[in-house]
Amino acid sequence: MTRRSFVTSAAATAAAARMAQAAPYQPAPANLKAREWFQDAKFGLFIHWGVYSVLGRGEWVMNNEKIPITEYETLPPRFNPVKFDAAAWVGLAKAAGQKYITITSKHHDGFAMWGTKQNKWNIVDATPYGKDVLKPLAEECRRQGVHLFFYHSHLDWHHPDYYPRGRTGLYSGRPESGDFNRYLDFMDAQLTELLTGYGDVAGIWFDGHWDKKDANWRLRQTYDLIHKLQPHALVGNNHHLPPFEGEDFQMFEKDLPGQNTTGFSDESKIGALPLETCDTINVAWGYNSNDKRFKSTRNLIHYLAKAAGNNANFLLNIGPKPDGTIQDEFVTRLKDIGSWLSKNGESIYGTRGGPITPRPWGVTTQKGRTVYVHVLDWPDPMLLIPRLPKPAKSAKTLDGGQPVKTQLVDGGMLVHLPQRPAGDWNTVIAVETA
Ligand code: FHN
Repeated sequence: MTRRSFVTSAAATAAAARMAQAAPYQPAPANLKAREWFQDAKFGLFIHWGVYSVLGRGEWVMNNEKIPITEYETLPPRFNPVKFDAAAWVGLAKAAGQKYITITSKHHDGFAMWGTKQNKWNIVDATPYGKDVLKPLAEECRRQGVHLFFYHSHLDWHHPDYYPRGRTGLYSGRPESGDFNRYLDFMDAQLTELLTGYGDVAGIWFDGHWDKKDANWRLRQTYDLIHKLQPHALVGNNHHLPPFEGEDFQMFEKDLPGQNTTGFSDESKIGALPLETCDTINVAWGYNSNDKRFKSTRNLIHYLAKAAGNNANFLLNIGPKPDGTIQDEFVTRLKDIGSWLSKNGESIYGTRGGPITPRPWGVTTQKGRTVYVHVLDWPDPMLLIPRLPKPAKSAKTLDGGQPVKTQLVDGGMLVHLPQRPAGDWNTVIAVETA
């Protein structure tokens, strides 16, 4: 066992032991209903936005460029997103076919994107813009029927009581002292503001536990606070460990559930909770003007289908600019995905992972007696798939309703694929079963 994984396992064991001491978590009926909604929703918009966007070098710039707090504090006076348009942002998510938005209320730099009363390190007190952006976004989400989650960083590179330090934020220039429980009280107070002042909150997306795996984060106390204030709110924590007691969904980062191409998931195992995978359109989460490594729309539609085929949601990220606008490369891809979903959404929304596990050629999803075969990468006119658990009565292309011939043969079911037009990023065959 490598040193790192040993530490992780010890941390996971210690955290799990702490959580187990508390009474077992009983999700409220509203929470169980919210989990069903979440699994049906399938596709969300992740938004990483903060004062770091002024520099245009991503959300880790403070840590990566060893910027001390005294210098980093020169950024908010330059942050004035006068072109921020909550209605347009929510409208873009809807145009993409996204049913929820997860926006950073506070990222690792500790900067609050709402008018927190807990300190002055926030968009209302520290920027010329002087206004809360989460409030209008929450109002627009309510108006347009989009659910709103807050991404909230445990990790804080600015707060003096985030002490002892973890693996990051070591160049901030803070004193080598602090009271971690006082920091956790501060964090719970900020979460209380978000859960009492912004209407229905669909959930809290935690991140940063990995910075101090061995610390006592009082997670269960915080989770219980969230569930007391809004019982339906779904708690998820991007700790890259198996789910802890009190969590309501499990996320994977830049990997489909069960994969570990990033190396984040050495210790993670797929739990029994609703699943979500998240990724970026380019590579950066926060605005990075130099990051031109954009995934194609084809790749992103495949990602959405593969997530659904793995019984998971897809949370696709944008990093808005410091003026509040969203770069064209993101807008065009989101709208193209929305266009595909307008014809094929039946094979994604409200489905669960299909009876055939993911294959090199594609994935399956299912809803009722319909199995959707997503043919993603298969150039040939015939496709042999395993026999479905129930006999196929008929099959057709989902987009266009063209009948598709299927034959039971030794070893499976032969699907006679239709001629696929150029640019057909995902041929979905809807198979009605007995
Ligand atoms: O450090 C963060 C990163 O900035 C970003 O927020 C991603 C999103 O999942 N999570 C952490 C990296 O694992």
